[in-house]
Amino acid sequence: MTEKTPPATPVAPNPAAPPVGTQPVGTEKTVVLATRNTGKIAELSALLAGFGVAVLGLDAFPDIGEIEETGATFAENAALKARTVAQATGLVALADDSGLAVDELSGAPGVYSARYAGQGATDAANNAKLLAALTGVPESRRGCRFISVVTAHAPNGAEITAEGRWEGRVLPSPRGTGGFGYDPLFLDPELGRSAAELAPAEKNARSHRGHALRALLAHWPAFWAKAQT
Ligand code: ITT
Repeated sequence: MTEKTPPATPVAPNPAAPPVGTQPVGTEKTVVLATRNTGKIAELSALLAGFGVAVLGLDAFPDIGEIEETGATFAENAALKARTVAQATGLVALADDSGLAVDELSGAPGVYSARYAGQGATDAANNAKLLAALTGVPESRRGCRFISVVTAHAPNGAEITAEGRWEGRVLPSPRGTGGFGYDPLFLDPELGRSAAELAPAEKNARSHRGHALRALLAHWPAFWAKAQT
């Protein structure tokens, strides 16, 4: 991602951009999702549905450019994205930094999951590189996990964060058409199905992102109260 200095004063949302959630957008209970990944937006919006917050996407703030992920950990990058967007918009921002850690590859691609096959790489290119890296590696050594760190940051500095994990195995070839990213290569061994073979609600019930966001939401009322002070 390329670097962009956030604007000094909060930018107003573009009124033409519809909220990605189902609830009306007010000023008090609005949360901006600090991500441009459409797969994440769909999953986070579904997980937040019914939680009493209106959700805006970054498309409502065209002046916010790409945010360079300079952190060495998921936690550092999630905080970086949430803080940048909260400061730029004047609204509570929610960021996810996530990736796939493969045992045989010493935890790679990890924080580099989105750019494993190079800056701006497609999901297909990343998946092809992962399969190539694991050529000839037997099933018993293909253990992996998805990791997600979610961070909510308020313009006044209030912040909460939580992590979720999903244990699995890298398949020898893609299976399924749902989800995004490495989902077709990620086997949930308990279900015997890939993440791309799960319905969206099923994936959210088991996924790293679902676990992380549910853990975060347990602290939401106290965070929200602090965010208003
Ligand atoms: P934002 O920074 O705008 O949120 P991004 O895609 O660049 O979007 P990350 O830096 O967190 O986000 O990279 C996450 C990558 O990890 C993502 O692009 C996928 O390749 C992979 N990933 C994370 N969660 C996943 C999931 O639920 N299913 C499949 N792949 C996933």
